[in-house]
Amino acid sequence: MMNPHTRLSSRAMAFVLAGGRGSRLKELTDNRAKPAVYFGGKTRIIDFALSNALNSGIRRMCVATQYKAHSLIRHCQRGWNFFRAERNEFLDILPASQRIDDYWYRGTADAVSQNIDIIDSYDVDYILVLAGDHIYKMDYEMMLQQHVDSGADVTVGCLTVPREEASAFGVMAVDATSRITDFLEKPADPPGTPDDPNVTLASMGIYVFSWKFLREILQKDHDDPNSSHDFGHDIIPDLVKNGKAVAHRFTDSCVKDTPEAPAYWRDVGTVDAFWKANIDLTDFTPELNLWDHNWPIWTYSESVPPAKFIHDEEDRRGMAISSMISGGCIISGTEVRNSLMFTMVKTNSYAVLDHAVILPYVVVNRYARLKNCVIDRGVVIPEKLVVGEDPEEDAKWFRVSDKGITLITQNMLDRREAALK
Ligand code: ADQ
Ligand code: ADP
Repeated sequence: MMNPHTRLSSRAMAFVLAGGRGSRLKELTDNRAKPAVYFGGKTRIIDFALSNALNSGIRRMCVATQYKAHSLIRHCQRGWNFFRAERNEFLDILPASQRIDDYWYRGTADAVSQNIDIIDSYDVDYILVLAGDHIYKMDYEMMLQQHVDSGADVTVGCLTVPREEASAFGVMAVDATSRITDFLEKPADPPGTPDDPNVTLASMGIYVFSWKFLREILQKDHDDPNSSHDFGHDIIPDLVKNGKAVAHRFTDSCVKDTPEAPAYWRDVGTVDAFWKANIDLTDFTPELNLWDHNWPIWTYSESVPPAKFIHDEEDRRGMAISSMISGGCIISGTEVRNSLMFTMVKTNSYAVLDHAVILPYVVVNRYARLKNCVIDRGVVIPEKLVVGEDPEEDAKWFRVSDKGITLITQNMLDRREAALK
């Protein structure tokens, strides 16, 4: 008999869905899937779900990849390779590879279905299905515990979101026991909650099942010609109608520094949201605490020297105010304000950066002025380029978002240079 005191996480695995594109991030996902997009100075988006699983005590994980997976696979191989197989710990990467039929993963549920035999070999009691594309800190053990206590077929992680944002989510109604009584995937006009008409209870796209139960459901779904083989469109709505689906409130298991701290969860799925969540980290007291030793966000970290700040020959001070500057950066005679700089960025004299998110290996040449922008990995910013001061000029060459944030990639700069020749 199972020891009742064993943590449920030790009998569970995490199945991370990381195959979607994230097309609202525009050119940031031209060459990499959304879960591989950089976030927070050192980490990538997927590190949050994986770290939550690890910190919750889960030691068996797999990551299903499909769209533009090279960068993601490389990251997982480099950064998540510390599991010990002899202790039955691992992280498996499961690229869509037409193992069962001659099609790729048709939807999120199909990504699990096509790997049933592999999951069987893991010998787990519970499966935690996670979206690999959100920024949050959560103790999944508590969600597993609620799942077992309630006797649900599926437990769905949920949180309240403003009603006007809810059409991007699966939304639900619940009864007094948290049982889900109604579920609509991405409705055009989402309903409010009984307590507050301005908010909606939304699915976080994370689910707990017993493996035996999910296995059966997926086998039926696999052969159903009317199914799109997706958790949000097919599996969850069906279990709400014909089974027992229970909602788990994120606020009950979110990891905070203090009880008063707000519950932090972000879908950084648009350029605006991505920019803002990164820049917010430079706040005096950021809502997302990355300094918490008790809930570290694990990642692949390059061996680089500390950030360096230098005066240039004409006494221009290289300095950063209210900013986060990663290892390997050289801030040479540049004024940096309220910005976030990833690994190995080099900036040169007389340049000014203000509310800029700069991905790794960018070079900013002299006299450039960059404001309210996101600069993609490896971009070389030419001398005297001015961004964020004249939206019409920016829009000629770069992608300017609804809220006036400019995204710059090397392709855009190359096109600009060719046109101006
Ligand atoms: P979406 O996020 O819109 O809605 P989806 O695009 O399916 O759903 O992405 C969910 C996760 O699955 C992402 O991490 C994505 O990378 C991955 N994914 C998508 N297609 C995949 C495939 N073919 N193979 C492998 N992985 C794939 C879902 C739910 C909603 C819920 C939101 C919360 O359907 O009900 O509200 O998540 O963000
Ligand atoms: P990362 O996403 O790890 O930061 P890169 O941005 O360098 O790494 O590359 C992401 C993926 O896109 C990799 O598979 C890389 O080979 C590919 N890639 C990068 N730049 C280009 C490009 N200009 N054209 C085509 N593929 C590219």
